[in-house]
Amino acid sequence: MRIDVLTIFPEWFAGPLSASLLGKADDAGTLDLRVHDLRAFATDRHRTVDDAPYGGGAGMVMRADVWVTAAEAVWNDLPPEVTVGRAAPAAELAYVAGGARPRTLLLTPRGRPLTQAFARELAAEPRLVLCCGRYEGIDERVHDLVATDEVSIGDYVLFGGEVAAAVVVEAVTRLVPGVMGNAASPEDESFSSGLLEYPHYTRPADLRGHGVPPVLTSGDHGAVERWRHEQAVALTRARRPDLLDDPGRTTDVAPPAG
Ligand code: JCQ
Repeated sequence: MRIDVLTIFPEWFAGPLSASLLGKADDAGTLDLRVHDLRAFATDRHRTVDDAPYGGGAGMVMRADVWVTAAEAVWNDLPPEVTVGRAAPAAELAYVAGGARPRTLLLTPRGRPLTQAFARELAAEPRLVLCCGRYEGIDERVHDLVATDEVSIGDYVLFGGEVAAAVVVEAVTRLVPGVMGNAASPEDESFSSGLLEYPHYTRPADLRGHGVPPVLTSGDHGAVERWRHEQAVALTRARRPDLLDDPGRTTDVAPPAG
């Protein structure tokens, strides 16, 4: 999968993403992550990307012209000098030649909430473009002309979209075949079942007097499976009862057969 990120802080992405599993996915060639400096698409000597809001008020707004030329360049794999400064882009530059523009996500608190199901939908795309806003917001015409989707990672406000974009990259790429280092399918994990994950234990068997549930060392695999399912349901009922009502849940709340 190819992911392009547009941001005024391109250096920010080198740390968190290369330090984790994603670095390995990048090395293995399963993830092609390209981070672009939005300021490369500004037209003035100071590489300005924001301006005062029409209608007045506090704060600054990101300029639509900078975002439009940046998106056109990234969609079409062109360097900034081809799209910057065009009053009206050539028709062939408006979209990826011969196809639709890639899914272009604008990270914003007003967006569609990111869920495991949404991440799965995005993981099926060949390309994603992630747009990170800063300041008080982005000119509304960027929402209309550039973004195919507006995505929220939760009901809180960040300084900018960078952290939210990193969350999307991580949630999506771990679902792309070949990205995870081990053989285990991510479908076995929490939220794929629609339930919270059951408790895990490993050695030592005794930790300062705190033991391990005896069923896990009983050797009865059927009993282990039933116990884990009961634990997952009990945890979900106690902490996230809303998940039990989710029509998108992929497993039954009843224990596994056998
Ligand atoms: C994303 N949940 C919170 C903040 C304005 C595009 O306009 C804005 C973008 C941001 C950054 O994103 C978030 C966010 N999901 O704060 C303000």
